[in-house]
Amino acid sequence: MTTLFIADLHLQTEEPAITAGFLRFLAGEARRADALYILGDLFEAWIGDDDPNPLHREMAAAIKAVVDSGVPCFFLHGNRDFLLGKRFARESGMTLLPQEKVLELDGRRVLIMHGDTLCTDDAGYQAFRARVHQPWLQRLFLALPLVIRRRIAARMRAGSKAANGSKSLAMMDVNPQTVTAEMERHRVQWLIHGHTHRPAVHELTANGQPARRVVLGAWHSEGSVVRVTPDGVELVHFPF
Ligand code: LP5
Ligand code: MN
Repeated sequence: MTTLFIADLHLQTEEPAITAGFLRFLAGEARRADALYILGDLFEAWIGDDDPNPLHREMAAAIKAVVDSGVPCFFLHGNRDFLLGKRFARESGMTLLPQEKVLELDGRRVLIMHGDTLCTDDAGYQAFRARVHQPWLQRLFLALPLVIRRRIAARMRAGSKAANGSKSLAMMDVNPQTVTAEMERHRVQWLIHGHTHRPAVHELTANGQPARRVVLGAWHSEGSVVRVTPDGVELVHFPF
């Protein structure tokens, strides 16, 4: 049994090499897996399922082909594509998951999430997140013409880049107490997430026992995947 996890591909028309790498991954390793979990930020920015961007149609078809080949694909939202909705899920065959989910893999409980909610030292981001996760604001945004939504998203991206320039690296990483608290609340010894773009396998203590936090890498110049098998977990990088 092999379960695959990926995150932070940030797919966009302007980065065709990443798209090509993802398509190769879907046609290759993903087909031999038992399940594929995408832990958010699959897309650079998502402004609604009604965006006619041809890249979205192409990605939906490629993911659907994996699902149709017998490999279930699951998606949980990142901070860039939290508006990805039921329509795209249906088109791609992916199952939408809540923002935190505990999986039972080979008798082991594994917590998965995007990872942004662990960055609790970043008060500015958490306030921003709380605001844009309000259902009424999302409904309002999604009712706007696409051209306006695109402009707002670009403003947000610019604001985010400017804000990040003045934040310390430590502030933009996960808060260790929040990590332990989440793992204890869910009674897990393994946590897999993305978002920070700092791929690593961290050993820690949770629930009074050895625990592990696996951080996926972003797909900038190479692919990043976590494989969970009965033998354990491995974080692997591969060229596009
Ligand atoms: O994304 P990244 O890597 O740059 O940084 C993130 C955090 N930033 C964000 C913001 C996103 O990049 C914006 C995505 C747009 C999605 C589509 C639009 C949907 C709109 C829906 C409306 C209901 O997530 C960043 C973190 C960093 O990760 C590390 O964890 O620090 O957080 C911020 O930068 C938040 C800032 O601290 C404050 C926010 C500035 C945004 C300014 C908004 C102005 C918009 C005006 C529009 C009218
Ligand atoms: Mn992210």
